[in-house]
Amino acid sequence: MATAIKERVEKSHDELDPLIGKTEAPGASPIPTPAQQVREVGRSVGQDLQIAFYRSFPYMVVILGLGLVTMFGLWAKFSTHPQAKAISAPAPAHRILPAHSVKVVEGEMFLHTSATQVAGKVTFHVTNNGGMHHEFVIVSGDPAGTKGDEPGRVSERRHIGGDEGPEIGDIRPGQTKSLTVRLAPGTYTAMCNLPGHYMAGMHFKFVVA
Ligand SMILES: [Cu+2]
Repeated sequence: MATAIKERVEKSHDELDPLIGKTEAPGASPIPTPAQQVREVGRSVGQDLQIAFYRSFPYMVVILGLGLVTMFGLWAKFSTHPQAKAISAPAPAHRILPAHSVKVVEGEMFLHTSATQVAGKVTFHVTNNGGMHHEFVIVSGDPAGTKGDEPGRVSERRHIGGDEGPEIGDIRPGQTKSLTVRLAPGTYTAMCNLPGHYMAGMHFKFVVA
């Protein structure tokens, strides 16, 4: 648009130059004065501008509209309305509550538990469903690969409460015994550590959060 106007103005000057000379000649009154010429050109340029404006008007409306739509889209995308966020947030995963009471079943050769996430103060109700005697011992961490005081046993060096710490030393077949302990957060292993029993599968890990 600007180029067109410039060209028009330059063209007007070219047309004007020869006329300037003529105005100096006598009897040249019908020919417009330079001032009149300039006014004429001004009007002409003004008309061109008006035409250009009206012609580009529909395009400007479209561009403005697109701009508004884009801005609204961005606003909707990045707006941080707290309520909208709360609604769109995923539902929290089902949380497993730490167990205060845990059922344990022993047998040949297994140790099954009702929970592996337990509270700091927890009671284990241990039933011997097997045909031979078993025990119930808790150590912190994982004793896998360690050596105990007899062949076929793992180390009880990390026995909860130390060497004389709480445990169920003997459970007859069919008997249920309970053990209540207070544990610091961490990972523990519960087991029957009679010779060969741990290795045969009588153990499970649990966590105190
Ligand atoms: Cu056992």
